[in-house]
Amino acid sequence: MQLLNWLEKIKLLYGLEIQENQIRPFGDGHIHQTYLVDLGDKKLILQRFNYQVFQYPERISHNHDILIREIDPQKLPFILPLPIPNIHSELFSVIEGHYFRLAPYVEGKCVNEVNSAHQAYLAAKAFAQFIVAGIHIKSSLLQESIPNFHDLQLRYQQLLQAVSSTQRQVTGELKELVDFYLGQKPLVEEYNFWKSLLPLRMTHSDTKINNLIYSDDFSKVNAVIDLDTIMAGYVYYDFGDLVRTVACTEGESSQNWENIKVDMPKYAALLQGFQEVGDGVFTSEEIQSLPFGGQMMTCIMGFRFLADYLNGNIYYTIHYEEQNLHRAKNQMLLLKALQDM
Ligand code: GN1
Ligand code: MG
Repeated sequence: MQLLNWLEKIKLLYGLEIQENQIRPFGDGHIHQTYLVDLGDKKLILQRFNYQVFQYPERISHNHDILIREIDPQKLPFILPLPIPNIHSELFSVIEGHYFRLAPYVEGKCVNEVNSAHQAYLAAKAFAQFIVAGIHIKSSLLQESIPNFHDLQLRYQQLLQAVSSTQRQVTGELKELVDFYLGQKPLVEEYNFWKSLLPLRMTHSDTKINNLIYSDDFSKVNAVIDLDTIMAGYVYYDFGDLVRTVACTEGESSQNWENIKVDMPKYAALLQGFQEVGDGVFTSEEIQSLPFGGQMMTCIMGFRFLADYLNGNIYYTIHYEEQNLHRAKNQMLLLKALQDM
């Protein structure tokens, strides 16, 4: 574990006694390197932060400071495990140019798929409650931790760029995918249409289902995690990423192509969760835009996975060469299913 090179400094910066055998790799995140530190009497999450992807860590800390000031943890029915300050009161520790941070570990179940419509409903309620808890925060105060993160038009341009500069041969299945995604211009136009109608809110902006922790018996949500992308966004982003990762019959990494469909009971449960929590708070346009969110977020991930494959897999963690291609194919099938609803 490369992390061990920095362990002595990490221990000093957090005033902790940590043995090597108390650390193990943890979770399924595609971006940071995440470890569980089990100290016996307490558990912590230690992350080596991906500075290539998040080039403005100070913006993340700025947004987290706003959350700490503006959101009363007592009023949220779940935990937001924000980073633990180091001995210098910093939310990040920089060691030899590498960024590390520590956060509380929350007990429970972190899953890539949910088993029931009720679990979908609980997830939707939690992410909607998060938006509602921050509804009073002026979105212009939040900083963009990744500029234009969910800008569909820009992601389309980046895909076009990747197609024109790729070293790969764009033929066969790859060409089919490229043609499909470049054919999604109407979705980009719809994105621009909603932009003129909707208010910006504080959104989580990465509400894939494994960014939430259920209680062990799945009767409630214990925590909403992965708080780096909290910034100004549209309500439908957070609904949409849930649709993408919950209301589908196969997960994002599945190659079970024939079985990638919309799970209608889960879809309806997500909608119910957002509508109930947003009732009287979200505008009617925000509620109307929710179904667009499912399509838009699936499409944007497809753009991004495919662009990454064309660029030589430089962004997402992969476990085999074609994984981003397969992720893009998976999202294409889901997007088609959502468009046929
Ligand atoms: C990344 O970090 P993780 O795995 O929760 C990505 C999201 C994508 C997701 C696709 C900062 O999320 O935007 O939805 O992978 N995060 C970043 O699975 O790019
Ligand atoms: Mg994550």
